[in-house]
Amino acid sequence: MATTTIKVPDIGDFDEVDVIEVLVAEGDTVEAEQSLITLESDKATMEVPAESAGKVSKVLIKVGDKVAEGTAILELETDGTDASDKTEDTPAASEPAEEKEEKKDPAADTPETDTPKAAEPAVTKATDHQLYQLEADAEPVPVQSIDSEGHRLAHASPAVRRYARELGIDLSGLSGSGRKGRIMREDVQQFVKQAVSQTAGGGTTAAPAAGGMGIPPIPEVDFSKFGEVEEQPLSRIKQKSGPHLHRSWLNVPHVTQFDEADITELEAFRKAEKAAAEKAGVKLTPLAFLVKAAAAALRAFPNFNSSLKPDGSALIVKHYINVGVAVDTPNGLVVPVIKDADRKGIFDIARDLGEISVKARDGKLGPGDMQGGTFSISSLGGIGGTAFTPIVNAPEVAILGVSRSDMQPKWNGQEFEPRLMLPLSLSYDHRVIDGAAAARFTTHLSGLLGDLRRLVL
Ligand code: CAO
Repeated sequence: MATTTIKVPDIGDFDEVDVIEVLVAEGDTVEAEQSLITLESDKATMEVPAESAGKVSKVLIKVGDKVAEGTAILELETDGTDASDKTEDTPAASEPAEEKEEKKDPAADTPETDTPKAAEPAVTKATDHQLYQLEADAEPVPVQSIDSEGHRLAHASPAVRRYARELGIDLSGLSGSGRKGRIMREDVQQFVKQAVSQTAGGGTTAAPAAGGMGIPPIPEVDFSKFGEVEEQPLSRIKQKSGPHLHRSWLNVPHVTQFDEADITELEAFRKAEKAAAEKAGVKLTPLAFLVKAAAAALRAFPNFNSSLKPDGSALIVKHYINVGVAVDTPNGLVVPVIKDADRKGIFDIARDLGEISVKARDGKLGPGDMQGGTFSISSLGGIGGTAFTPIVNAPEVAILGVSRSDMQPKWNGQEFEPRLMLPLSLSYDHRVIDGAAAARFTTHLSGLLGDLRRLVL
């Protein structure tokens, strides 16, 4: 027989934590991996397991004590075989010994036919910012490793953590109904029920924006550890447009079709008309032609001017064409809408463009200026770039990205001639638009921009 002192292992970033449960008493016989005590910080609970089987000869702490790494917890009489050399090398505080925790949890006593138990895990200590990895024995039930700091720090018992991992749920997205906000098994079940009912209802919120099912949040990093930093609050526009872009990006299966249009003639025409436009009080940029040509293409391809019904059963095809134009403002991106773009002349569109750009940059757009769009254009041509992949402005189903036009040598069958080429990047919702349709759309659009006479056909 040998006496082993069990000590508090590496507890990560915490200096001191509370002892909230002492799970054994003097004289108890314990199995290897059995939980001995539960520790709680203000963010998480963790259990300290026995390294090997033995008999508790002395308990050195009590509930309410504060302990730190290395604090002696209890003395264990072992047969002296496997624990001896591990005495100094204290095991990692982690999420093991969950079988016992599950027995203590009354809710866990109910048979869980749909949540089979994993084989007894072995514990491997990882570094500070990593999760403790559980390696199951033979034929393990697949248990997801939720790779998030938020999950690791969530206030929940090991049994609840294990339950959440089995279901692939990141606990950082849940609020707890237990004491001090502790996340209970029922909270996890409630969360699952809610997620399932949203999916069954065809809602588009099956995946929460951050955390929760399937989308692990990005762990928070203390950047000041590495150098000087400053915190700059996001503008109101950015705070609103961010979640919208995120939603669109997550819900819409995006594909981007790249193409180019020969705008040599268009540009010559634009330059020729520039003076007349100025007299009429408008600035004639390539964008006015793009809005007009896109509107004509949308007439020819009505599915690009539609929205998918939320339950995915039908398309709502709109018989009006309102083109949203992304405008870059000092406070962020806004998308005012040019109403009935198909029925307006180029000068009218140019005038609208001028007005909404000024209003956008002065922060004077009203909600009415930004509603009712059926398709969007994001033009970065005035700035530069060769191509990009715009995010569909859901519930619209397509967006046209425009980059800077460039003079290029093009083979006309006999010789190379300089042609002004405009790069087009059409992102679309692949649930609604097939790749072939997208290629036909950009080919058609390119044809319209290449020969403006086609706009009147
Ligand atoms: N290729 C080459 N030059 C172009 C061009 C193109 N595709 N598009 C515009 N230009 C030129 C214009 O002709 C103009 O030159 P001149 O003054 O010599 O005529 C110059 O670039 C600047 O144009 P502009 O920006 O004033 O006007 P616009 O109609 O092209 O664009 C607007 C208006 C409001 C769309 C634009 O100012 C803007 O905000 N663009 C950014 C949109 C954006 O941020 N999109 C990203 C969304 S995703 O994050």
